[in-house]
Amino acid sequence: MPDGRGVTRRRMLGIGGALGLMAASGLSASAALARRPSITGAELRSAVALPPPFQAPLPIPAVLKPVSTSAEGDHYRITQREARAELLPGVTTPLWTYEGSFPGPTIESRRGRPVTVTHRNELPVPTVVHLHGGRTPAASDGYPTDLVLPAGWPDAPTQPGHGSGHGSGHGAPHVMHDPRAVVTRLTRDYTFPLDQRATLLWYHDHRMDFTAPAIWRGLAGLHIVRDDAEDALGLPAGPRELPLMIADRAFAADGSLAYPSLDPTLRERPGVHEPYLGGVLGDVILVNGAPWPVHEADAARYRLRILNASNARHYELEAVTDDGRRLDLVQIGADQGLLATPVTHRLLPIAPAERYDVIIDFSGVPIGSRVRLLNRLGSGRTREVMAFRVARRAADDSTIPRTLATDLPAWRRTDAVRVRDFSFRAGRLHGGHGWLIGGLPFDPARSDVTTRLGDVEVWRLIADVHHPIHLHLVGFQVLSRSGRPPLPHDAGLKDTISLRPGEAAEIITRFDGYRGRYLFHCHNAEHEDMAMMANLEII
Ligand SMILES: [Cu+2]
Repeated sequence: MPDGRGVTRRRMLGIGGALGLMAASGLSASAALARRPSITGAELRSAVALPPPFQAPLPIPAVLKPVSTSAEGDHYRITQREARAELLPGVTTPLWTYEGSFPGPTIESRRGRPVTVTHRNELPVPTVVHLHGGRTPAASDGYPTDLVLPAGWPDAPTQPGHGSGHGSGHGAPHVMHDPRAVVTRLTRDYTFPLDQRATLLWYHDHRMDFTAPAIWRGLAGLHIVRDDAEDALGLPAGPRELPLMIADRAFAADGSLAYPSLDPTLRERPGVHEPYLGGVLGDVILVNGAPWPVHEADAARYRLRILNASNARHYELEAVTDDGRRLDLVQIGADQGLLATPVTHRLLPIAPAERYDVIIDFSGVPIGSRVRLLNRLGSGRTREVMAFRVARRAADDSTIPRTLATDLPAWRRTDAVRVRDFSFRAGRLHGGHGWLIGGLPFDPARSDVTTRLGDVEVWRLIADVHHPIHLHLVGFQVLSRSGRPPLPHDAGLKDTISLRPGEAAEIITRFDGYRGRYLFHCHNAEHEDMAMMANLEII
């Protein structure tokens, strides 16, 4: 429940116009919004000339080498540092990076084999690393106040914005003290047991109040978990397995990434300027850091491991040949690993932080022609994502088994020991507006959900605008959307569900793995930074 402090100390910026009205009039306005094909957020326009599409080769992020391996697992080191890169041809862009690249290096791991990553923070601000989709002990899960301070940063939390809580915005300084925060200086070891299903995870910054601009500047990388069962399936592999990290960005005239921060140093004052309170969209679509890239492909099956790493942009992907044919996107996996059986899509919606594991077959495509991956929710340049140029005939012994996995949980409603309801809405706070869960802004000190290890619960989620809702630690299954069966792309085990405007959904999960303090939150990164998070305590 709201305590007075929890509300007043959160100084939110005004969310003008439609959102404010919607918050005031509640669901009826949400229902009106739901009738529109909508984008949640506002688009920044780049101030540099944008390159033509399908010229840049698709980069594949380098796989990081461990600094040591032993019977206990693999040890990696990542330095978080500033770097410059040529994302657009002829344009130099300063970035915040993991190991000097965007995306950061990919970590390849095996199920059940622990990985420790020593992160060293050489950036000018505190950071926090979260492995999205990881089944991770709380101490390594990257709680937003578990900061890694850079050298020379004052000890937390003695100064506004340096500490463990929402910054004070533009009001009087207020520090929300989080007595449970574990703050380190310069380095931190994050340990990931990876006792979980094989899948594509991603690591990114998760610092209190400043996650969105930090990811935007480049703090994101892939982490793949593999296992023997998946290896035995005969899926496309090697050069025919492609990770695709899709992220929109905008570029300022000086080549830097444009972002509407109130405080461009990301030190003191969180938040974005008013038109962007719903989310920041860019006008350039990057895949693995390249603008609208092209990949030379064999006329064969490919496994595309797609991540939407955008802050706020949703996509509806389709694969279209030069002669206008739509190719099937055969989904074999969701956020948390393989489906029981493949699901064929022509259009695949993907919200921020979601992953889809998809097979596409180029064998029927004329040699020398293209298949473009398009975004039906985009307009102008954001309608295009990337292309494949089918360059040559090739043998293909890959298969798509009818049975992909037999280890998916079989939770039933009757297993649930409790049902919880959460609304995800814009809301009025004293003196401003925010993005709230159950009417409340995030407070590290408040218990929102306390559950017992092993309990099965059903959660009913309802949204005003688009909110991709992410639970840390656990995967879940979608039970319903607005009283109807789940959609085809809801299949399998997920860790992020895309709530559409005005939509209610039910999910079911079992809280197992580890005890401790975790989070659930909206993965529209701007919403997340504007308080749309809540605590999930497993006892
Ligand atoms: Cu949201």
